[in-house]
Amino acid sequence: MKKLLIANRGEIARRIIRTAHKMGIKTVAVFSEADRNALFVREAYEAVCIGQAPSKESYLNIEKIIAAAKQTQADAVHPGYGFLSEREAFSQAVEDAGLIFVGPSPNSIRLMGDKISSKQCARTMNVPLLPGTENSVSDLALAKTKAIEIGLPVIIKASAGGGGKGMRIVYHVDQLEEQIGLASREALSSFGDGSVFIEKYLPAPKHIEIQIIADKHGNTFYFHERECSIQRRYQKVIEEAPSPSLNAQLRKEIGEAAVRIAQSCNYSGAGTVEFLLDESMNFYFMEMNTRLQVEHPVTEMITGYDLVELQIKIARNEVLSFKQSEIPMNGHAIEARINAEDPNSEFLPSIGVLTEYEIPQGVGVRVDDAYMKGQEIPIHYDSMIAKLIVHAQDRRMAIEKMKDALHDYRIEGVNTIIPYTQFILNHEEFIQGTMTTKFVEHTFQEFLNSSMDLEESEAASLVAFYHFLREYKKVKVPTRK
Ligand code: MV4
Repeated sequence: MKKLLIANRGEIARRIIRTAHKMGIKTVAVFSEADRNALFVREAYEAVCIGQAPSKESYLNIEKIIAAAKQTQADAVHPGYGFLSEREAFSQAVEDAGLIFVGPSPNSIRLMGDKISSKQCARTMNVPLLPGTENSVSDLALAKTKAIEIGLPVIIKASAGGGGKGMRIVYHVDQLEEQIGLASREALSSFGDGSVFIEKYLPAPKHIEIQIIADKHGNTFYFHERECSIQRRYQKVIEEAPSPSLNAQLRKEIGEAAVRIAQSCNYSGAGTVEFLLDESMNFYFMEMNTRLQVEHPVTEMITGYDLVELQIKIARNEVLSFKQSEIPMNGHAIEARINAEDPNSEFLPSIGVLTEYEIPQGVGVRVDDAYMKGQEIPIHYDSMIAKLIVHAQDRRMAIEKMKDALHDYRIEGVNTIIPYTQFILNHEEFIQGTMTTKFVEHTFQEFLNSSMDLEESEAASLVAFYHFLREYKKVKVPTRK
């Protein structure tokens, strides 16, 4: 591999460029008109404009990306996350163009991209699954019988789904029919596939995901877990590694289950197997993400491995001669996503120019970011402007380091979710490590109240200062002669 094209933008494009250059591989950035002045464009060895700002005309346009690779004589393509990263057609198009795809085969993406087929893979590998339908539900009478057999509440999920689309929770059988219809129609319009299935609904699970690293010679490893229970509308807010809920025994069991899932689809590259963990510490396979994840840095911090470097080595057909028992797990890492959204206004994206921007520094502090002071955040893409990652000896120290780092982060011109992240870090449930996927829903009002209190006292002090400026001359301060 001599020259790698990065089919992505923002912080992850910069992240991939950094490792490629470290390995002596040249890079090609592809960019939209909105990203002409972006840092990743400047940092790449070469850059090609592939179209207008809307993703469909640029970062989602397979032909333009392949053409840019040909034009620059790149020999490999890294898809990053989001955009085309989990499209079977993209992996295939890259392969068909005679280029190396830094990611799994089209077949692995297809098998894991569909939840019904990925659950079928799990079943054949004896990986625990929640009770549910093995196939898509079409016969409503049968669905009803099944739901009663599973026990309510049940959850309806779209097989092609993602991001909570086509998902419905059903508490009463008499709602089942209507909800299946709604979920299926939503899935059809969002994904072009209306297949839905039913499984038992866990009211407050933890979300645990296992990092998988597999070479093309049958060696598959787990690089431990990340806990990502704190999510808002299926967007993660804080991720950490290791999970405060797993012991060595359970870690091994889940890790080995994740390896079996990867083997079931002949997986190669970096991937993530997601599980739900119930209050009795039972784990259930949920889905597999066939890409590098946003939160991969917490795994890098505790294992000491550069996951992008491993992806590139795997793509070059190298053999990974690790021993599972020798994959390190040191200390504790936490990542906070820095999104340009206003937590006090329903997380509305906050656009504008970064009039002030200074990142925190220190031992065990890492910032993967996309913009610098004076730059404008484009409206066309997601609102994540940076990731702040900290690493310390233990969880308690990592939380303190994260608090300090957030305090030191200077961002002006746009609102960010930092105040909300700070609220989480000070919340007893987070500190105890007992938080579940219900955390945000359960505590959000608490946050709004606390930020209201803060705003109220700020307003009160401003009023006091206003009166001081108006009146202070009237105050006769006795002076001594
Ligand atoms: C579930 C669940 C409870 N029980 N499935 C949310 C997104 C999609 N990937 C799957 N999701 C869930 N599936 C069963 N059977 C709860 C969720 C869920 C969730 C999962 C992970 C992290 C955050 C979440 C927030 C709400 C619901």
